[in-house]
Amino acid sequence: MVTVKVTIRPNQADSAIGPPPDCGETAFPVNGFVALPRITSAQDVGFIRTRLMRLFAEKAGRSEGMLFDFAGTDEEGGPAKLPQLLDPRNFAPELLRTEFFHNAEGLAKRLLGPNARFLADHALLKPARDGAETPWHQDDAFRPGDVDCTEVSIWMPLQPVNEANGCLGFIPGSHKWDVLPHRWLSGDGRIHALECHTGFDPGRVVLCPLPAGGCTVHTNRTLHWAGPNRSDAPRLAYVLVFGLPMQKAAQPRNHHWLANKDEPRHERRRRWMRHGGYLVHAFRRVGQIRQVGWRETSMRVVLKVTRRRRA
Ligand SMILES: O=C(O)CCC(=O)C(=O)O
Repeated sequence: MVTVKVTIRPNQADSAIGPPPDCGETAFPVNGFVALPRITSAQDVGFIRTRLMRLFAEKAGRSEGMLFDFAGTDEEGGPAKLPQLLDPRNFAPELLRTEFFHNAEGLAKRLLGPNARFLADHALLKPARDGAETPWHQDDAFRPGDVDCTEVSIWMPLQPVNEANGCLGFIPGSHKWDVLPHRWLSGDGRIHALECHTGFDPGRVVLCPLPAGGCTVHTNRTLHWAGPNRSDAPRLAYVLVFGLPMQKAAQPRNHHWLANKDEPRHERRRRWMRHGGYLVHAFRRVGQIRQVGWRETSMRVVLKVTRRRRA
């Protein structure tokens, strides 16, 4: 079998701030990803970087299960292999008033159409020197198999990224595939990360090095990966997810790898909810209705309740 390892170098000549005239509208539907040299200004990158580094340093969201070790067993006080913070906007709402957010929203609407809505944000801090590899996965594998999503993740590095510190790599065309078999990383259900272990040739990876403030865009089916961070500085990335209204799956899939997972963050979340967190959660839900609308919010709640009943 012939394997090709390609590296995309975004067009450095395009120095306009914000999405360039061609945001990959041609390449994106063919490959399932695109790399853009610039999505925001250096000043905005500095602002977002400072906010996120502070949230990680303060361990924001730890007690409510939103800050955890993506690639490790997430023991209290232990060195994390790959800290991930979900919904950082809840701890720093100004993240949604940035140039990055504005430009990313415009880009998502160009790629998915005018009904695309902001859905979620998260940040990943790959520690210096031994920051873990992000295993091959499709984002859909993390979701229950009873929904069909049409989403884009807009991934922005807050320092330059390359092969040495863990830039993203994609398998072109994989966005047209079904969800491939995934499994628990290292066979350990305490670890959040899932690993796609069959059905593709990792030698076909297309690596996407980028300057700070550039971005990659990938769909919820695009198979992707990032290498370990071997550099002397942490690798920080901020990700915004936009999508069309979620649909009930036409043909439900069996994501058996999600069953019986025992992540320590789930227990932290239950404890937080019991100690009044549910009020904060309800308050945030109201904000979510404003973002994604009644229809989408009630659809998510109904599906969650149905799943709980079935379990
Ligand atoms: O930043 C990384 O290493 C992985 C990011 C990722 O998998 C994603 O944003 O879907």
